[in-house]
Amino acid sequence: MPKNLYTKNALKEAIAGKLQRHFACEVADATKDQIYEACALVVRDALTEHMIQTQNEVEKYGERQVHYLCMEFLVGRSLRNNAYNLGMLDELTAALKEMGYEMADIFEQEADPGLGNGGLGRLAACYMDGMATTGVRGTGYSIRYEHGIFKQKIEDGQQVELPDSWLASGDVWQIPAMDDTREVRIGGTIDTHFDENGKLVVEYHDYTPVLAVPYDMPISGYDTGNIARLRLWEAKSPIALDMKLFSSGEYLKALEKHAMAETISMVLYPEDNHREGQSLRLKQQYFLVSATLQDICAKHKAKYGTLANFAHKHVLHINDTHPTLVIPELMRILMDDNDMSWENAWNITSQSVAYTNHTVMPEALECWPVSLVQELMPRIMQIIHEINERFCRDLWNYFPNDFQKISRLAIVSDGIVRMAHLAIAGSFSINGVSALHSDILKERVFKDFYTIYPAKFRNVTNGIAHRRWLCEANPKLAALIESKIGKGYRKHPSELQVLANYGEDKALLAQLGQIKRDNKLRLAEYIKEHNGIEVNMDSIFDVQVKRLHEYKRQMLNILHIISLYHKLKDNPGMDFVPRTFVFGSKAAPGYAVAKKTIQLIHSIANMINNDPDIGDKLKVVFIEDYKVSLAEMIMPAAEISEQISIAGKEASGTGNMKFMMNGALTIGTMDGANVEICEAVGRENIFIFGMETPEAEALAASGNYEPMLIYQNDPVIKRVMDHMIHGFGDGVDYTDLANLLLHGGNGGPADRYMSLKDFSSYAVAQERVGEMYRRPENWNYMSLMNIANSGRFAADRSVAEYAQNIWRVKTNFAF
Ligand code: 26W
Repeated sequence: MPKNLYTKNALKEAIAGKLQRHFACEVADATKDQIYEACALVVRDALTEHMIQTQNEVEKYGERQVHYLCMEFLVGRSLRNNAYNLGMLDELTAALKEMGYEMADIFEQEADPGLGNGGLGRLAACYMDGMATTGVRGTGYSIRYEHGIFKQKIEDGQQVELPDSWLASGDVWQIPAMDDTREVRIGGTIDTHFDENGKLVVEYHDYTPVLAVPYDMPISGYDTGNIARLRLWEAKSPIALDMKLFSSGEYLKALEKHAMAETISMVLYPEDNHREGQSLRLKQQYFLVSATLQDICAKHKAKYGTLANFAHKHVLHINDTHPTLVIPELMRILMDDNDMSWENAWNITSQSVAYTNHTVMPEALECWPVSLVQELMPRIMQIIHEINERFCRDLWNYFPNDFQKISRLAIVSDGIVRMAHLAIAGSFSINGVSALHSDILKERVFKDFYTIYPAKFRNVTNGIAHRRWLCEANPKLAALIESKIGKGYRKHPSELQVLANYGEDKALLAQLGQIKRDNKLRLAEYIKEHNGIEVNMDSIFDVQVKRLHEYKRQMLNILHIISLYHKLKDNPGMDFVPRTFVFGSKAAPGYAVAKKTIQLIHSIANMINNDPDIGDKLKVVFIEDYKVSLAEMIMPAAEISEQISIAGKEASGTGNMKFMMNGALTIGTMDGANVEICEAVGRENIFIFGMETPEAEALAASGNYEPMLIYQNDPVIKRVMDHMIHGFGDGVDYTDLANLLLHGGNGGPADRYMSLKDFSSYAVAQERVGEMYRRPENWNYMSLMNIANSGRFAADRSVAEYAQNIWRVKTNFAF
């Protein structure tokens, strides 16, 4: 533990000093924004000091380093997190108080950097925290997108996308490292030949040079001096806009190249679990990979004079296939720039790379046209062809004469490059992100690869940064926990288990209920302010927040809400446990069904929220622009966590873990990590419903699923669907969505994700939820059991498993 030199008074002085030097103002005249920035600068000083120490130790001991490559890092705000981890949050809060400010107000000044879409990016951020805390020497690498995920506005019930500019106030945490600028080459042609000594020479012509300028974000660990570094590359053009070139026609060309280069880090692609295949995206991937590898290799060579020992000193972890080009790029650097033979280069490369798969959705598995890879990175395509040829020869040994299978498993076939196949062939480890998902990879998605390389396949169940999501987001709950079991769980999350001993402690259960209510109130106030809706504090806060995707089945939730509405309309005086259904979700801008589903939520919300027969028994709320900072308010306030994807499709889910840790009860299918949550809490403390994976997969494969029959035979569903067909009184036509469910469309079968099939068991589970809520003590007991059993879903545990089983580096984590 680093010594905490920051007492309240020292902090006040430091903040005043920063205000003076950076803004030439005194505390009394400072704006909130300036106060925020001054605080951030003070905290940053402590971090950079640790960062230098950490770097020095890495240099000194030369331990194996982990390089975590990901196109997305959804880090969230940094000030509170860093202050907490450095042990100075209380002093800082007190210092600000004396200066006349509420800490929470100051935190709100910070932009919430949206450098990710959802699960993948948030997981990467949680793992940075886990690496820093457990003592892994880790660096994350990504792109410094000028515009992160779009800002969502709702206009007339419809999503409108606005650009998000996060850099202005996010700048404080990023330290430019200009000396490490690298050049990445895009496009052009190559000429390969052997010189008189038989040495391979690769000449590049007409390419566009792009400078990769790194910005480093120090990521603090809890109660440790170890810092993980997040290196974000910004694309800059080295081509000067030289007017002299104009006359020769070169000026416009120079301008074009300049613009192309700088576009690379302009914007994050907003597709999640869906590939779009634009060439800019491929350029982004290569830009990230090439800059990162050049950086690592240059430093390695400076230290050891050779890359021969590269695999001993580095692990290149690729988070999904998006950075798979590390494989051919490392081959290129080893062979072309370091005269290594193919065999040596391949041994080093395939011993250095580890790959995590995050999705089984076929439309998310990346493929790139050979022609595009050829055009944008000709040398890389050459190397991929060679990898493919050798790989196919290997395949021939496993499956002699089975041409079909070999072509199915090939890396390059039918003019496309299959990134997952390249990632599996060129890595020493592939893992899924929950037990169920890892099994599905072995048994179905990558079955033949598993036959060939059984030892490469592993599972590491996802985990979340429990200090951010519990201790910081829900300080009252953390204080209650700590009053019973102490602070040890902050570093040893499995100690949360001790809470299970307090199941009979009536006072504790009541306090738990009170804290939930306080957190609900905060959310209710937010809803009142932003949505103008008054929600019932005695209603169940039932929350589904996540990206909008058909497989996640927001539709199932909606259908059920409509059915509850019918029930209440028929019998307004019925004994009904009130509900507030909360949604938060962004839809990919090009995903029409998802966008229409957002509109549907608004239409039913309008109908229900304004119906005097319904009153405060039922409310539907859509929270605009769902993001990390909002999640930090929503999770602590939730009572029901909706995790209702069709079984077999959600790789893990991580929101499910955040809710559980904050005492919400899960209503969910046996999908992703829900399976392990169920195992951890026991069937009696979770609401499980619906088909399990084998049944869902068999039914889909049989082609015999006919939702129309369900519609005809189930009067509840019939009424809900008919209502959707007739509309909800606001003139918006939803026959398109109804048709998708009943008849299919967009090239897919009717109700592809089988919401109608699972509807009745979902409705039954929801009824059990209502019954259970009538007995607060039982409810709070279940809530406590969820918290007590959530320790295994901490990122520290996941990171320690990666370290032990895949990266082979030491940690200080005790399992
Ligand atoms: C190429 C477009 C694209 C973009 C992002 C394809 C796929 C992705 C991500 C891999 C999708 C994603 O975020 N997957 C989620 O990963 C989480 C972390 O492991 C899991 O918890 C979620 O279940 C999974 O959907």
